[in-house]
Amino acid sequence: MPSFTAHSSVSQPDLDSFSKHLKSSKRILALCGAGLSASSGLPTFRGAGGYWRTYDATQLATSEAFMEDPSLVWQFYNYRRHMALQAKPNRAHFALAELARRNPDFLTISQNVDGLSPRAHHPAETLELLHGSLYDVKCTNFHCDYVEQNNFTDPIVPALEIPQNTGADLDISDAEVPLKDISTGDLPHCPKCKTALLRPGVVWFGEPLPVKTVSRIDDWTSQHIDLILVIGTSAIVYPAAGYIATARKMGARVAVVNMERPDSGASKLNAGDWFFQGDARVVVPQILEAVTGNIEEPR
Ligand code: BJW
Repeated sequence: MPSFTAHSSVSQPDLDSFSKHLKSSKRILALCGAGLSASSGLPTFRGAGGYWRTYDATQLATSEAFMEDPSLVWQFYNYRRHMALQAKPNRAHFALAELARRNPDFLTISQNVDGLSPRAHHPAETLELLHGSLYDVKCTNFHCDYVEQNNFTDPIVPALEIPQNTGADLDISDAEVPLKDISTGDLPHCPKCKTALLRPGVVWFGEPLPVKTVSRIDDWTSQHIDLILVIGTSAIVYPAAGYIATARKMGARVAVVNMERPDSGASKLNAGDWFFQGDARVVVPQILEAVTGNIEEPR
């Protein structure tokens, strides 16, 4: 019977063999998804919690939904901007940031748009935000190039303020709570062309990913890779999920951290992979400790 370390289902033999490989690894890639931020209180996309009111979150995260009902989609994104600003990075975000400081050849690809890795002081030059950021906005007019980064104004325009009851935000993710009827004129508009709506600077299905980000990842993954950490992602969205196969091809051993064993998708386990089942907030600092040292619970 394998022995298990306290407070997690990580077995000591797995932890030992992983730590040995981690310590000898020079080029390390991490692919992160919504499960990394789940313990910070932010919902994932798929499974329980993947609904906002009665809407499947992946259906709201589309240009079709935005064109059909920009007020609804802006309320969804303004709510997520607000919630992510209230949330705090967890120990897994801090552990990855520390690994980046300790290992000069480490690249983290995050599919998350919540800003928690930057807020955990993850070194910017080692972090690629593949699906953009909730705090970037851009003009919807094809002929206008207006883009604004790090817009943390909450609410982004007064009309989108989340209604309150006796000083507390109403939970507008609950379909029982009525949504405001906001006219298009009161939604965020482009200050440059002064005609078109602004939209969140995130990547929706069918849209190209940021060119600089993809080419940096392509460059980085064109050399030998020792290890890929696949953390809290269902690994079904491409091109992100494809980086696991790319890393394998470049020699990487694979370590998956997830609440659930991946039985399908790009993170399906192969012989020789590590699978660490559990909450990323607990498991990630534990498995990286051999290099990062102990990561304190943030206050
Ligand atoms: C925990 C946990 C805890 C829970 N601890 N774990 C090849 C094949 C097939 C299709 C395609 C292909 N290439 C492209 C496509 C099409 C499409 C695609 O991939 N479709 C698939 C669904 C099949 N891809 C695209 O459209 C992409 N664009 C593109 O390819 O463009 C090409 C192009 C070129 C030139 C011109 C035009 C086009 C764009 C993809 C954009 C994805 N966008 C979203 C929304 C972002 C904005 C927003 O946040 O609102 O990104 S969708 C959504 O999914 C979001 C996420 O980043 C992404 C991935 O989800 P993630 O992070 O994995 O979350 P979940 O919920 O799925 O999983 C959470 C996991 O955590 C689970 O496994 C849990 O068990 C686990 N977990 N708690 C540890 N505490």
